Amino acid sequence: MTEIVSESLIADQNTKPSDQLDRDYEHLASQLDSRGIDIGAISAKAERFAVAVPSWGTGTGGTRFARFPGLAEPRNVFEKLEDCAVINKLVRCTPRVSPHFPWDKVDDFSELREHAENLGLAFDAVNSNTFQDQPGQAHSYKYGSLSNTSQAAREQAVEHNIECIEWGKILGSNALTVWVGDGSNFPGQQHFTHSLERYLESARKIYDAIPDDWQMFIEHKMFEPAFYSTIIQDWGSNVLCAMELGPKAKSLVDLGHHAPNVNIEMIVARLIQFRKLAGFHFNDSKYGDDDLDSGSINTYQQFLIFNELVDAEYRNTPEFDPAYMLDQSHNVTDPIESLMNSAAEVQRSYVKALLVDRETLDGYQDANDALMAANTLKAAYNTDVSPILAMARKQSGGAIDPIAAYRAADYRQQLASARPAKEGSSSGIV
Ligand code: RM4
Ligand code: MN
Ligand code: MN
Repeated sequence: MTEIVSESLIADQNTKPSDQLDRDYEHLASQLDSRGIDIGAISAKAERFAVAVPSWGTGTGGTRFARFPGLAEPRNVFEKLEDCAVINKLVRCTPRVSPHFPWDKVDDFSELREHAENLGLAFDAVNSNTFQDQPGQAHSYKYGSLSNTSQAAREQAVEHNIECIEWGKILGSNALTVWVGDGSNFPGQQHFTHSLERYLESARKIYDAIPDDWQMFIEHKMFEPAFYSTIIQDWGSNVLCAMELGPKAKSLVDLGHHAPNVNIEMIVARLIQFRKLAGFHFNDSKYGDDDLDSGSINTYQQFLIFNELVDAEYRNTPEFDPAYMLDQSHNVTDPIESLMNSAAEVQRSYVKALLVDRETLDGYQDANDALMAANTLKAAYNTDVSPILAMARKQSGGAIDPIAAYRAADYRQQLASARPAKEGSSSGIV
């Protein structure tokens, strides 16, 4: 299937824009040179940048009202991986896929790993799901999972997380992401302290099953599905639990999981300082956990987050190795196009953050020159780094213009008969 987007198609597509790209790149090189920046060093970092793709992002998403399926959607994890391989072939910065269980559960995980490897892919953090009931499940998660008042439900949720670790080991993963929907819809419904005690007791059992060379990523989210209170509602509860559990537990920041106007870049700085930053679920949002495409709305915020990350890299912060993943829901676009675009937008923020003149910024900060400090960040942000991104793709065998190349391949049409649409409509989170 991935042969629809072949090496020769990519090479063909690159022929026309290649000369213009060379000129644009040279022009940017001389601009950066006058600012004392070596474009070669920036390009080398851009080429090494990677962000994982969520397996669940390859299907058309939906809201609780409806889902409008697209053509030739992947019907199982094998087909999801094929789509991820197409994405990586074109953008070359998405070599890993984050699976979600039981959505991606298979009988033979070695076979799944082999399938991924044959497609040039590896597995990133594994995600557990105790926010939905599965057919035949003994105990319901209606009133929570790891913090449920029922011990049997809690044990079942712990068991599921442990099986995710086991599957992840076979897949070559090295992290488990735990996001739970546990919470309440009414004041008084839950005892805040007792429910968090139950959560911690369950989380400790999962933590104990985390191999020494793995990490446990705890993900917070302000609301939804619970609308009054959520057990791990913000980075405060998140990091407190991560500290309680131990060094293998860290806090994962999903950009859409905060109250409006929260200073996310500052949260990131705090987590870095205390060596508790697990990594990210990148997406964008306007009102809540919208799961919109990364960089589609708050591009400056995304840049400011990367400014903190690059600053930590620059200062050689110990134990600093955040995991980068996309976590988006694509309702009105082709998921492959959205994921390619978003990966490039995240990479763009990283590259722009590399351009920040940190010594100069330091000086302005010491001198309390607020305006010039802000302008120093803006100078980097306002630089169009598109030629660096395109050149990084081209140099690593990808497409100068991934969307154009993908459209030229007509991937969905080519697969239309091999991947017939499922009957009926559904709604839901993915
Ligand atoms: C949640 C959260 C989790 C993701 C699920 C599907 O809102 O972002 O990371 O696994 O959605
Ligand atoms: Mn997430
Ligand atoms: Mn989310």
